[in-house]
Amino acid sequence: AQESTPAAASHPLALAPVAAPPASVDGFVREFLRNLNFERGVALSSSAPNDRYMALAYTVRDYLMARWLEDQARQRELQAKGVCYLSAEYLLGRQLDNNLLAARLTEVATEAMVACGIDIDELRQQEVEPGLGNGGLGRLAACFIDSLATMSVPSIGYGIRYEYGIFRQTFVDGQQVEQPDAWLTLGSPWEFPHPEAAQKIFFGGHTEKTTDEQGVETTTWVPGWHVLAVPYNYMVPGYHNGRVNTLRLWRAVASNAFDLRIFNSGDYEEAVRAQTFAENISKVLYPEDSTPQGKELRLQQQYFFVAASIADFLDHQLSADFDLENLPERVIFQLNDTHPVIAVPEFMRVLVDERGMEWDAAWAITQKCFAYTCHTLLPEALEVWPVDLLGRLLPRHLEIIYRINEEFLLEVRERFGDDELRIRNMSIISENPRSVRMAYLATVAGAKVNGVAELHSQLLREKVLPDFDEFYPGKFTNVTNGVTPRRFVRLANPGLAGLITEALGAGWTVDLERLRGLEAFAEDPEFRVKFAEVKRANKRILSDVLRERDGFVLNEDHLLDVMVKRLHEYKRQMLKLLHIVTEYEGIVSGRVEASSVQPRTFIFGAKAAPGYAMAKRIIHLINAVGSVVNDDPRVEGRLKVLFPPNYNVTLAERVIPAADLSEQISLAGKEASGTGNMKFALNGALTIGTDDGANVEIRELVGDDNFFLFGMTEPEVEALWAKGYKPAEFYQADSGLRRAIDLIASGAFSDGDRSVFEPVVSNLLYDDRFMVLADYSSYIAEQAKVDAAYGDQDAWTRASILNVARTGFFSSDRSIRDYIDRIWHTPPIL
Ligand code: B1H
Repeated sequence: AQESTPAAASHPLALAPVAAPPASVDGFVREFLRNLNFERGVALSSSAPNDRYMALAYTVRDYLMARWLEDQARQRELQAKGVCYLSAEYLLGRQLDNNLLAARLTEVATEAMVACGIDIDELRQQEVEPGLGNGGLGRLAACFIDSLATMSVPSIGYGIRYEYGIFRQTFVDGQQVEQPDAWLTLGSPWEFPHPEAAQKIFFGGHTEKTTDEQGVETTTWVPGWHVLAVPYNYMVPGYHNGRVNTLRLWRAVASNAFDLRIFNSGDYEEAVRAQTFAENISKVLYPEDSTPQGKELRLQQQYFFVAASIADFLDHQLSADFDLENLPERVIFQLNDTHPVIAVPEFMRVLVDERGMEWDAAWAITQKCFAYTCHTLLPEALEVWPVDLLGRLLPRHLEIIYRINEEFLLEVRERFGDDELRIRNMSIISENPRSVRMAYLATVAGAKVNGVAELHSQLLREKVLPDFDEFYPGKFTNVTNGVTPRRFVRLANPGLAGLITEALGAGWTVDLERLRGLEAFAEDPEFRVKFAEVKRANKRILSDVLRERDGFVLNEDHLLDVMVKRLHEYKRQMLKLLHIVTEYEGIVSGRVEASSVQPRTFIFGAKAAPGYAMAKRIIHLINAVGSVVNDDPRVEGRLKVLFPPNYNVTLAERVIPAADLSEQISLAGKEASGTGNMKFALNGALTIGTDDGANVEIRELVGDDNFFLFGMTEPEVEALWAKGYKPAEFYQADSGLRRAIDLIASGAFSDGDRSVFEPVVSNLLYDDRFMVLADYSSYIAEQAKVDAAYGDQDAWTRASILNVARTGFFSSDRSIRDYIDRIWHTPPIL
């Protein structure tokens, strides 16, 4: 890393702080044209839409720049305690509108584009969203950095600048096909590369022990190879508060020295291979949501970004004379799941090996500087790294982990005696194969450990880490997730936002509990009419989007029933599908009059991990059911199944505000929180859901009358599982279920070929860990209540308004406030 020597300026212009362009339409036009001409090198008359989009983005940046530079300087000057959010994923979504909104530039920019004869909507469409995350976990990180900036909390988000984000999903004959997400092809106007601030990141090699004259033993790591980590900075503007925080994403680049050695040896091909090898590290996001694969490249990614982030923080964020003993008063590293947990031994290595600190002092500091958020309960999602792999890639870190574990287990023995079973259960190292349990390491190292919803945090303490909860009283806490109202209400639902402001005045966007004020309006018939009109208008917008994007026709009179989330068996898209097949079977068998069916359109959005065969079969089945149901004249157009491919943040922003019904139907105890559930409720959809994750809190807040609850509770799930779940008994006991499953098995959705969906059917009947059949009858019964309730439109609208009014709690601003109060203790700066 280079020393940052300040330039000794004498020219008056260099002494004055940088200024934003004039915030007028003329000022904006001038800046826009300057960017188009000088940065893009094109005239307006010969510019392509991408040129104009780029110039518009540069212009927005220019308005934010003064604030950004100020805030970076201020954070360094104040040396106040701040947050380093470490996350392998940031699912940002498009930036243009978000940044215009934050900077209060939406109107000026719109008028400026009109004045230039440009359709700003066309420019919006140019932006490829940075899909640097899989689903909820990555989107949560994006919401959190928005709230941190909006609440003026000193903070940096650290992560990886994947060259390819989450794959683009297409369907071929109804089956998922993955395409690479080449989001950087045309360049991103939002990033600022800083190759001069690159960090060297070392891997492999071995360790050596030396003993000095006093008999003090030191270990040195002699690494085998290294890569450069080049930071790319992104602006994270706060909403209307003049703050601009930083998101710093790292890109892996081969180092010159490394290449040169090989070049000089004359092996050109090997040199090129070495370069590719190094640059592979930030090449692609692993597309598994919930089920990490223990791939070496993934561990390389994890170490790569946390080592770069820690070095960056120590080198560039601390004042030169900073005493490392004071780090706990200066920084908290928040670990977003286990993916960044290798930061713990890295931090110890830096303090002990590089900065010469005593082990005990370093460990005491580490235990105050880290906190860990767990996002799951699924055992297969708890990351473990085989020690041979970890020891090969990071030999020194493995030694450090062993020592942390040794000392930890000594403490456990002191406390609980030689209870070998307990010690084996609590060991950071598991046997057969010997592996490092990253969640345990994070729990031992973290000052606090939190789950992401009340139920999840409770189950985490009671079921996943009970020994640790007993050993560390007060370490476990809950912070219920939240979502940013800027993107998911203001931007996604301007109609609703306008109505809320009309009713309650401005201010609710940063104080979402104010939505409570809408409760009174729920009783006002005129307000209900306006509210229903907004929902209808949102359906029309979605209808246009789906026609344009996928050639779909959306009937705006239908109840819009939406299930959008990653495809996973525990989330139970199959349960939704059994409901659809049941409705369809009722009509085609003649037992139900088509004309008596409540017209519904079912929308699915879901990507399956490319290696997850069952999930891909379920996608195939959804598409197969859709094509049969949609084209069957006996249905009279009353049931439609739409599955737009490539569900992403951009599509979510259109689908969620249009929905009437939100499907949150995971098996109780499996969905840690969910955050889509919050977005739907905030946009006035009613939820049909199980008692799982944050659904529990949503229902408590909106009230039983405004929520469709069904299914087993978590203790009931446990009890049934303990007793022995026999799906065939449910199949035998419910004729509707039998007919639905038989119809799928008969080949009705696969041109008579019974083999295509046989694995799905037999899974449901014989294996299913997620007990779809056990919740079927209560789901169907609750869906009948949904149909009946939708029949009274005015009552539905009232319930919908109450959902909006009572879910202000789910603002990510509240989540961040909870993190500050319970974990970080980082007051906002003035
Ligand atoms: C969540 C993940 C996840 N939990 C492994 N765990 C991954 C695990 O790349 N991997 O290997 C990626 C993601 N994601 C989700 O986090 C939960 O399932 C949701 O319930 C929760 O709302 C969300 C945010 O807390």
